[in-house]
Amino acid sequence: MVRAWFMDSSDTDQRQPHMQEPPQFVDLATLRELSGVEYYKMDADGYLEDSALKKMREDRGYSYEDLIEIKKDTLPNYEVKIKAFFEEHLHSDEEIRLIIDGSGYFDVRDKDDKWIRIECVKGDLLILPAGIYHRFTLDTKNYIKAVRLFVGEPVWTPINRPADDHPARINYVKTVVAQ
Ligand code: KMT
Ligand code: NI
Repeated sequence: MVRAWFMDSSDTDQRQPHMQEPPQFVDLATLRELSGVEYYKMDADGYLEDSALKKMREDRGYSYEDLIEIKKDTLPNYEVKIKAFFEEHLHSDEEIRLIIDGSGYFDVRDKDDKWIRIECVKGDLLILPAGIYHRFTLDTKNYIKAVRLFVGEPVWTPINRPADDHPARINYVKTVVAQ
C-alpha cells in the first residue's frame, strides 16, 4: 500500500523519510483532493500485458513508454540528474511513473504549499498533474526502476520554481488549487 505524509521541515539527508513527529499521514483521497495527484496499483511484473495498464494507455492516450533506471553506476550523469530531480519544478504535461523495482519518494506541494511525500514501491503508478510543483529523490536503498508514460512525443523538461506564469501552472491553479 502506498503511503504519503506531510514532511517535517528539516533539510537534512533528502533520502530519509522526513516524517513529522507523530507522523501526519495523508490517505489517497485526501492526496488527490489536496494536489490532484492520482494513484493506481498495477501488476509490475506483468505490466506489458496487464489489462488495467492497457486500459489506461488506451483511455488516456499514453502512446509513448520507456524505462528509467536510477542507479549510481549505470545512469549517465547520475549526480547531476539526482540533483535536478530534487530541484522543485513543474512540467507542461503530466508526469506518469509506474514503479517496477526499487523505491523512492515523490514530493508534491499541496494546495497550501505544504510538502507531501509519497513513498513509491513496485506496482505503484502515479500521475502528477501538469503544473504541479514537485521533486523526486531516491530513498536510502538508492535504487529505482520505473516506466515513464507520455501522450505523444515526450517532453521531460523541468521548469524550476518560480514558474507561476507558466500556462500549465496557471491551469493547475485554476483547476486544482482554487477548487
Ligand atoms: C523525474 O522526472 O523526476 C524522474 O523521472 C525521476 C523519477 S522516475 C522514478
Ligand atoms: Ni518532474
